[in-house]
Amino acid sequence: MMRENAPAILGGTPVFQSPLGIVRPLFPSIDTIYSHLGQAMKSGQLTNNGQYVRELEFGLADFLGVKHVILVSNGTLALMILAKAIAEEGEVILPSFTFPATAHAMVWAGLQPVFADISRDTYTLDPASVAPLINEKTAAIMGVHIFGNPCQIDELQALADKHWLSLIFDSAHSFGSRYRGRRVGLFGLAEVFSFHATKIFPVGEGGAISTNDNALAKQLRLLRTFGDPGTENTQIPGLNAKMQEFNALIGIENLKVISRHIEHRCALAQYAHAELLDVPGLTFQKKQIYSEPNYQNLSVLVDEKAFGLNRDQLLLVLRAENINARKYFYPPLHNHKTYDSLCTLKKCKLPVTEFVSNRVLCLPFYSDMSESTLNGMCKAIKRIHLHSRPIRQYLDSRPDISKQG
Ligand code: T4K
Repeated sequence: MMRENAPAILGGTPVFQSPLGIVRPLFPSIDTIYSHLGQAMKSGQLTNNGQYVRELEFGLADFLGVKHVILVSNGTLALMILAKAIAEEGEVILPSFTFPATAHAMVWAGLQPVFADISRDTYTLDPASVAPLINEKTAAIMGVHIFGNPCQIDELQALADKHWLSLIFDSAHSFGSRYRGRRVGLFGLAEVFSFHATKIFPVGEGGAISTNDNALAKQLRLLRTFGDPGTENTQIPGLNAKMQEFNALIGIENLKVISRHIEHRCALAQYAHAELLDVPGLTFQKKQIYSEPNYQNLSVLVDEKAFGLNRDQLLLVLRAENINARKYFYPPLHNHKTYDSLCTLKKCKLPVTEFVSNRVLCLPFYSDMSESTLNGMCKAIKRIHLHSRPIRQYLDSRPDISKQG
């Protein structure tokens, strides 16, 4: 075997000279926000629903086509105060294939997560798995538009309507994604976004709740600010979930470029899908015909038999090429220690979640990724597949390395 054509794990030259991280946040240049930040600092108002937070809330409401956007300090707090606003107690049916915050926030709000399965193609909450879990304790259904791929919203809404339940969405990944031509943010009773540094719309730490419901929006604003309507006589035990002016300033600049970024990500995702189409054993998250994901993440699902290596082995071998993929989301939440007792009680049986979570890998993916970088990643994956047999033999002989996957 020619060394230069060999994968890096077998002694070839890595495709990339320096490591590609899973995400690379794009922030506006400091110059663009400097003068505004200077003004804010001069005025002394750095937080507490300041000028820039209000400006960003208006801008986001306009962008999403929704009546109310309530900015908060992160997506987890957004989920917590939304849960608190919709129910005092009861169960929330949600997927296990998600980031821990989705379920943890429900627990913090005094609600009990109940894990439902996902659809094999879209990786989003499967309405057929939700239906049998509905009972007199169910307070809400929460879909997660995972990796930016919108849920089966119509089907979930029909279920919620039939049983008089609130439908909410963890839209942490899906800022700018569309469903039936409209941006997510206005579906269900409310949706929650994360603007964490790792997200497509990064402000550092930040998040938002969007809703068309006036009463809910009022309640959320109270919950965000100690339960104080501005009278110093609190109405409810709210907490501090306010966004700072600095983060809002970054958001205002992001909003000017986000559509361009999403367009670029969609084009890149299409390119990657086409490049890797013929690689045996690799398949992609599918979108519904009327969905337009923002491609917050670019994932591949690895079939060990056809590809020649399993997902964990591919992760390791990519790392040698300086491609730092991630196992989002493994293990699924029902297998986390946190939810041990819940799942013993509820007998969580989630075969599709297990299937996907054991096989899916998220590849590095950025709003400013060049086609040549993406091409390099695709080339590396193809090269790895072609050498899968010797790689497997090598990994079998090196259990110390295999363990790191
Ligand atoms: N719901 C869902 C479905 C979510 O995915 C999340 C968060 C939430 C709710 C809660 O929203 P927030 O409360 O976070 O607003 C990261 C993020 O911390 C987390 O926000 C995110 N989901 C999750 C999917 O990813 P980790 O543990 O993977 O982060 P970490 O520190 O390993 O960072 C990943 C990569 O990002 C690193 O390789 C370096 C890069 N990075 C990271 C940070 C923090 C940067 O380039 N800049 C940075 O500032 O959780």
